[in-house]
Amino acid sequence: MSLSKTVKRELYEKLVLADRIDRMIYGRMMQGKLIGFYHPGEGGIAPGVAIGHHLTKDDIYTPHHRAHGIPGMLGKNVPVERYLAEHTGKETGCCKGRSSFHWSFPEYGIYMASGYIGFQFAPTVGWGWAAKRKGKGQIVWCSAGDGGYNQGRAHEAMLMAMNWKLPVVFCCENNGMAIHATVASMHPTEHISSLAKGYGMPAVIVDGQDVFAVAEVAKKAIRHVRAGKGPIFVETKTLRFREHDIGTPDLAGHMPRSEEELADLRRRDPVLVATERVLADGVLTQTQIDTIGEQADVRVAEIEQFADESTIARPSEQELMEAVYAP
Ligand SMILES: Cc1ncc(C[n+]2csc(CCOP(=O)(O)OP(=O)(O)O)c2C)c(N)n1
Ligand SMILES: [Mg+2]
Repeated sequence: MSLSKTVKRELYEKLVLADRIDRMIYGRMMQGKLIGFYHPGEGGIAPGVAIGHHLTKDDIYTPHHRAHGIPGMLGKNVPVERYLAEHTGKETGCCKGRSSFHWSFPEYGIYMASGYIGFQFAPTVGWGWAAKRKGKGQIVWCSAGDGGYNQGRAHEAMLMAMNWKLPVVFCCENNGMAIHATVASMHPTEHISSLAKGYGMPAVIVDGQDVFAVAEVAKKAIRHVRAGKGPIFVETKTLRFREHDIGTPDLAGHMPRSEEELADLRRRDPVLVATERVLADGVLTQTQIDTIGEQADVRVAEIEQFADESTIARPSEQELMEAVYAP
């Protein structure tokens, strides 16, 4: 089941755009134009693009928090200018500028970060149960990092979802570290996906630097759960080139790897990997690649303009209370 030329081209366009948006947000954060903090995506943006691309608008998706879910949103064709407006504290943001990065896009089936790593596992069981009851083919894609899968609730969710054969893909975007701790120092086995075996869940490992490889695996995984065969686990082996986050004073400038190590890893940059592939496979010419880059820059400028020109959110006390859930 290989991808068509059209799909490869779309994936490439989204990957380039995700990369440029990530760099733009990094720059705006450093200029003090954004609220809170940012978890840079550089090096690890391919899985989200590939996964989001194969989900329907109705499918529930918790993108991984790195790059604040933007690769996954682009994959799912979500208007990301409303994300930037949100992070800039503007009324046009997806949560009316109230959330900084704890935001969601319910109308697109996207539920993003809570400050709590591993928040997504418990709701995933509920969403999966509801989807199964509705019986209309909706699925849930639950992405989390290697650190997230250290949470006890990940195991409860996998157990319950497997027992009830819920339509859930459990995905680990394994970038080898959680803040400063390496996976090797936290985990007794090499692959996080080996956890799935304990629940009798099938598991696949894929090169997360290769957007096309992840897209093929994602397509098959989604087909598996949509067909009612129960959960499947997908582990994408990916990378993180930058610091854990920017905006948290304690972590300022902390780079857990040396420049030499990083230079080596950067040879596996997902955009480089994809560019080599599309040229080698005759999917795109160098001229087309240059045009895609220029179009991405135009789109980035539009996204920034939308955020800059929107009105600052100044909710009244009553409006703030409307967003609070009190049982
Ligand atoms: C329950 C909880 N514990 C700890 C933290 C602090 N924390 C924020 S991000 C993070 C690491 C997450 O690592 P991973 O899931 O691998 O994602 P990555 O940042 O590597 O992309 C931690 C420990 C938190 N936010 N919530
Ligand atoms: Mg990690």
